Amino acid sequence: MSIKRPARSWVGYVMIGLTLGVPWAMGLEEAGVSLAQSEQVVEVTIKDYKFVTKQGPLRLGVPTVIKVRNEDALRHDFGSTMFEGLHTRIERDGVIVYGRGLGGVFLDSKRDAVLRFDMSRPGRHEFRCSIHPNMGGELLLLSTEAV
Ligand SMILES: [Cu+2]
Repeated sequence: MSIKRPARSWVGYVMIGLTLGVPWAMGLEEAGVSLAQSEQVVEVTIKDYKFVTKQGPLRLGVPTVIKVRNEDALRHDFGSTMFEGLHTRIERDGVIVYGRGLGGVFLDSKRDAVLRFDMSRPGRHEFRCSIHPNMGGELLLLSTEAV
């Protein structure tokens, strides 16, 4: 009978490990959610040769995520000088480009891209399509005190 005791205690140990593992995994997920909430997300749709966004002023010092989707039947460009000097991460078609001074992203028909950066300069930041020079828009970034 005494031989079975070590076996039982080993099973008990594994079960404790699993029980501890579940709340730990949930805690990580909650951390992920709160990280997502600390970003400000701008959704821009390109449609009928126009940049469409409902975005109000953005805040400086909060990571900014721009999600651009091209709904037109031809290629457009989301380009801007606002990324100059900033570490910018651009994700398109599963490929991530990361660098300083990226000029923007070209978008084929029905494609989207995600741009991430942390703006350090307040004011109006213009973006445009280099293929169609009459296409343009702007984002307004305000310092936190002004919001
Ligand atoms: Cu265009």
